[in-house]
Amino acid sequence: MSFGLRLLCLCIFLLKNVKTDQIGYEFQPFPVLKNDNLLRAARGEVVDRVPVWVMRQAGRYLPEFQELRKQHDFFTVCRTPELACEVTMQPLRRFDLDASIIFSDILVIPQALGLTVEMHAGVGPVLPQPIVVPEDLKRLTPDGALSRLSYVGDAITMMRHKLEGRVPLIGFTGAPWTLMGYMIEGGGSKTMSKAKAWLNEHPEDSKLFLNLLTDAIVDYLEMQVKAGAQMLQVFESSAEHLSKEQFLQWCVPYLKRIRDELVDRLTKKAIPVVPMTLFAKGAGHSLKEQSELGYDVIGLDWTVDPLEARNLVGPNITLQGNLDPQDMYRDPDELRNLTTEMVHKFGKSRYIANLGHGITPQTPITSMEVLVEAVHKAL
Ligand code: 1CP
Repeated sequence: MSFGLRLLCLCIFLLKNVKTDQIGYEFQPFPVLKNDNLLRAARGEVVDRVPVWVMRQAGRYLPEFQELRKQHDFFTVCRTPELACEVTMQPLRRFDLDASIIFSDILVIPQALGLTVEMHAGVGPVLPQPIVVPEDLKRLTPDGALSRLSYVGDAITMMRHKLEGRVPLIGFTGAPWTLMGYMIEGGGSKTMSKAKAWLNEHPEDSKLFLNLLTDAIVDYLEMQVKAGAQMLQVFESSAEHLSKEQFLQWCVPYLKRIRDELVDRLTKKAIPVVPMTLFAKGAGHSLKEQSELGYDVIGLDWTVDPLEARNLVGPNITLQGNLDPQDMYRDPDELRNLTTEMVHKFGKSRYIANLGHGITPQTPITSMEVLVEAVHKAL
């Protein structure tokens, strides 16, 4: 190859890489953030008021969400930035929340890896051709997965503009074990028994599977930050099916790798690192271990006592949670008292109020109003 041709190739290579590295982030001046209590709480800084948001705050308990879902299939909403932004905005129009979370689902990663995922009314996600045996891992298509998820980045960038700096925007992902569970079970499961059998029967292939998912997740989270996500949450919702020993073996190393590699990549590219939350449902047995993974915030489910959690994680971690979603069905006075009690236990410093899991579809709208107001008035 002549010198001139080599020089040309080098220029093309550099131009291509500079361009992809600068998607969104550097060329997107976003509106200035007005309410940054969420980010300050995550960083351990002083807050004006305890920030509050609710897992699944955009969803089926809102009539306007139900209405929009009558017109559009679930994944069409996820894949159409205008619709994803509309749904993300719905709870913010009604409630004085301190955060927004981009509307999507954890199962968009399995989709981008080549599996079909359908959303069946009244059932939830269904994967008609799950991963049954280790051979099936060959069906996964990690090459190009990130570009198949670009619609999430587009929705995030659009949402940052639509928010006009009102509150921060949270991006999210499912964690490796939780995604592996859905991909093997072919949907939700009360026991995750097929996925747990994999861990015992195919330990080496399980590691391969979890590492493949971890790689895809790091790419995906980096893309979300570049697109404008101001905080990230990693949902390890299926930790609840594992023993402590299994959690430490099959979740912790991958959760650590996600945090470490993301920080490393962002730092090398001089992109500010955003705060990260780990929500490992049912892993209250390992709070100390969770606090050592580098995440800024640890999400708690409602089985965990706030004071015990604080003792275990120490003073330098922010806690998020953890009202029982079922308490949203109590009468308003009871709900107000429980919420106030919870906020008093956690305190104003290093705390983000939330439920201990997603809000459920029949929750009365007034309960959200009571919850948000009670959090803000508690301290
Ligand atoms: O038809 C519908 O509208 C389906 C309801 C629905 C909604 C509103 C699903 C199906 N996903 C979502 C949105 C969603 N999912 C969000 C939106 C952002 C927000 O919080 O407002 C988020 C963060 C998720 C994350 C998610 N999806 C998790 C992790 C959190 C958790 O609840 O543990 C999990 C496990 C899923 C899978 C999933 N998607 C949908 C359902 C019903 C489920 C659970 C199925 C099951 O395991 O039984």
